[in-house]
Amino acid sequence: SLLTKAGGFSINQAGYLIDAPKYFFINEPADSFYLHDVVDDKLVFKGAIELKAKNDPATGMDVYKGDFSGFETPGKYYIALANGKKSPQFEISDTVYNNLFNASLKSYYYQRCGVGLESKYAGEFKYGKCHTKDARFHPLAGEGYKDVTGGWHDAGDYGKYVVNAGVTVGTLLMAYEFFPAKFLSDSLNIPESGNRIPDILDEALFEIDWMLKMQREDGAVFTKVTKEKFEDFVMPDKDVEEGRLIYHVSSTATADFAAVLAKASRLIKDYDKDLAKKYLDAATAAWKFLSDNPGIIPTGGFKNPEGTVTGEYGDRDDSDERAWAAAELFMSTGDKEYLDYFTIYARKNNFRFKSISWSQLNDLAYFTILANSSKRNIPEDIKDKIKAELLAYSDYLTAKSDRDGYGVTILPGEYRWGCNSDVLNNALILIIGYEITGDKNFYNLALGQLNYILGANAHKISFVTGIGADYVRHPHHRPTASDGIEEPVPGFLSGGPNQNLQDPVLLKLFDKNTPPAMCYADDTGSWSSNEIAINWNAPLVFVSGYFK
Ligand code: 9MR
Ligand code: ZN
Repeated sequence: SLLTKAGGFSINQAGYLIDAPKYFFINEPADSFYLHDVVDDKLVFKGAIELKAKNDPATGMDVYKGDFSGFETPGKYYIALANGKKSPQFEISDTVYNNLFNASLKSYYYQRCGVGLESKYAGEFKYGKCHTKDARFHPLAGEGYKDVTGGWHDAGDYGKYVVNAGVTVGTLLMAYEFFPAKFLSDSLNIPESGNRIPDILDEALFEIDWMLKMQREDGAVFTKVTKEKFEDFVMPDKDVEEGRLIYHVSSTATADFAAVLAKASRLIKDYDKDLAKKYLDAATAAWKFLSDNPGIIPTGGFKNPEGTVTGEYGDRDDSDERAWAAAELFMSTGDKEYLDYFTIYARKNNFRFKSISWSQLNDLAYFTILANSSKRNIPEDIKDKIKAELLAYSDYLTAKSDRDGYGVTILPGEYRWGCNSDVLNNALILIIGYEITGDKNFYNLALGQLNYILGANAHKISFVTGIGADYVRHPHHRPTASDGIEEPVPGFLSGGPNQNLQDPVLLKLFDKNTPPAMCYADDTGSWSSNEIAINWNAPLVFVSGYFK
């Protein structure tokens, strides 16, 4: 059966905040549930089980819900049913998401390329220096070699892609920009910890230093560094370096670069003025290239050349990337030229919010305006429009979750490659929706998305390695699969169900009649449902950091 995990209980295995909604799901009818204190096994709360959904569209299951939101005593608990079934143990406290936050941010350290991981930071997950010779130009990009060492491995593979770095670093920086007090931690045990710069910035700077090396003299930015084919399943330092290539420039990579460098320049200014200037100069040069070259580059969007089968991150529409860059450059410089560019884009698109992904960045532009709305002179009607559309989008997410048995904000048709990150990006939007409107329903719904990721889902597993009683164990992640250690490298979000069945493991297990949310396998070979990726972890850092 697909439903053997966690004793049949869909519950947030990391635990619940004291004054937040608390609930779980089961797939069988029952009258009541019983909450027990682990320490003395005492019954502390009894509640009714209610039918939530008959034949839930996403999972094909009957979903029953037990709610114990009213119970607000910190401690360690489990839930029991009259038939003797017990849930995994979980905690109620104000610190249930601290480990999750630390682990999800630390995951970026485990992806570092070129520098090796030392045991004092990485413990048993250490490895030697990798990819120290990156890389040679692909014939379409130029001739000879260029130093593009550093940065993070993208995902389960060892490629490095500027487009995906864009949304990732952008999201991490946005967390710090919106909620600086929540992201000040400087004790994550990474090499920069204790340097008085928050670790979330240090980690972002590590990637940015690599991004800088990807910039061409004329300001344009190369799209990626990968081999022609994905690497074997070996440790990073055992991967044969020969054959790593730098691919041609694209306007999406260049605009993402401009946005990230402009944003970082603003946020690092108080810590390092020279670095701030260097970043802003790089962002401005990228923008100059973009304005000299309107329209998508290369024509039709980036495509893998013949013979290359690594990640493409191909996107035929660079207007959102350009608008995001303009918004960031405006906030960092105050130059009206940038605000005008952003405004034309925003009006054309009716300020509409969309889900956030590596290819869809317009929300990041709107959020940048909101986060800085008091620092720059922005016309009132623009701020009002963004707030109104954010409210409309938060309402739309609420309506979607009402149609789902597990209260998740994606519906059948949207269980696509990496959809767990879509769920968390929705939580991110709802958090800002709550901050802007004060509507507690948005706050609760954001938490509900985290509940789903951490076990309140049909698979009854936590989708984050190392978090909870029963978590993803076999992510498609080369170090995890080849380090000889039983535990997966911790802190990584699995991509999640993929109803498009884009790998041999899913194709063997499921077919088009499988309910969309069930198309998931905790199997190393299922790259389309169980890979990890830097962009997917970013909203996890944002959301867990906010709620911790
Ligand atoms: O996250 C990407 C997803 O949206 C695409 O559908 C998929 C196929 O093109 O690629 C995903 O990104 C992968 C990238 O191409 C290569 N590194 C691993 C990424 C995560 O699977
Ligand atoms: Zn490497």
